[in-house]
Amino acid sequence: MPQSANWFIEAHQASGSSVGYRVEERLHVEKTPFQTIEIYQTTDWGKLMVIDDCVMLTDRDNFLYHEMMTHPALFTHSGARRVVIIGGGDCGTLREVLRHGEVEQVTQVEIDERVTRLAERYFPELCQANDDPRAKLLFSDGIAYMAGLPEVSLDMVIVDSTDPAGPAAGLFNASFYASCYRALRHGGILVQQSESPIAHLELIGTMRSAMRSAGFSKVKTLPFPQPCYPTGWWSCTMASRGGDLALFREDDAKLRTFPTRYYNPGIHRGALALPQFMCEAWSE
Ligand code: AG3
Repeated sequence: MPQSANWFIEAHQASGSSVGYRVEERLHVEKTPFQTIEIYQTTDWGKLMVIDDCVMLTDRDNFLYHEMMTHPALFTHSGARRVVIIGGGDCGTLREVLRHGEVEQVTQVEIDERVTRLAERYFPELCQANDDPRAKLLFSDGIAYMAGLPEVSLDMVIVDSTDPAGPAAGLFNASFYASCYRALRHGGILVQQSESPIAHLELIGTMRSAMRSAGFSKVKTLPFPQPCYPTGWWSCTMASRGGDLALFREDDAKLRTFPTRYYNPGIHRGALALPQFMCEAWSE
């Protein structure tokens, strides 16, 4: 058996598997009113953020998740001007959204301010766009925030949360999706991190039905690799108020004026093709 003394391991009970990193030291640990946050220095993956024993991100591979949580939805929308991010305290999603020139205002609603303060200290490159005049950072409950927004006032809601447990549990049900639907304009898109296709197929199915019952006309789940999360394979699910999700602004995506490391039009097209077992699960 390998030595595990210098390894951080996320043991994922639901799939009976784990993802681990060799670590040099734990740089920080803190219990906030919401959760326990840890930061590690790893030997090969840069810094690692862990919340309640679950891996949130590493320096080396967070680009996969953050690019897939943002660019497919933003290049599907005809021109999103007002965006809300629920969660996303490390600000990696915010940085990618702000790369889009058509975006006029992004409000990030993170429940735990400490996640952002620690990201500013340990993941400064993810926070490099936080001073953008289009960005507004709020620290409060995303469920209450969405319920209180005026109707048809937004173009996109991005839910960048932890797993559906603890403070994030209420972000995975029809009543939350109904507030998102209400706040979105016609053609608006909700995009949410939707866990592992191979470990959480049932949960993804439940999310998709709840999105439809909240009024969303089209729903698409896009799988992508994410080595640091359980099973190494993850997904986001988009739901639209009116628009088609199978088409996107391919030319704009191709001629994008900002750097990406994973996203490009081919990756986007590929992510729209569902593995057979997922097609069968949802008859897509
Ligand atoms: N995204 C966390 C996704 C859930 C990971 N789950 C796990 N490790 N069990 C939030 C951080 C990225 N902005």
